[in-house]
Amino acid sequence: MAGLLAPAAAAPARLGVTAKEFRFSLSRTALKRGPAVIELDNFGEDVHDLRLRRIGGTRTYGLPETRPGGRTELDVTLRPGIYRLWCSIADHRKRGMFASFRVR
Ligand SMILES: [Cu+2]
Repeated sequence: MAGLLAPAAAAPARLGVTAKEFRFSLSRTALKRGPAVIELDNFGEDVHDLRLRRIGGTRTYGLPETRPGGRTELDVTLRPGIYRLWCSIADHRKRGMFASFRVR
């Protein structure tokens, strides 16, 4: 494309996840396949983390324990399908800290 700047690589999709006791809120429920940044913001009063796995997948991704008011991020490459996410701390998952999103 003479005369034009080369297009920058597409910015990764971002998925914002906020944690409170005891639920997650997602900034969106569908993403495109490819590189993405998962961002966990802990707006609660307890420590939370995030586990992430595609249904049928073999790998579980993890964001570390995140303190109240803290933020952590994870770079991932998303494949088409449905991903489940949950908090792995204590019984938080049973108490409602789980969610899912779709990758197209
Ligand atoms: Cu939790």
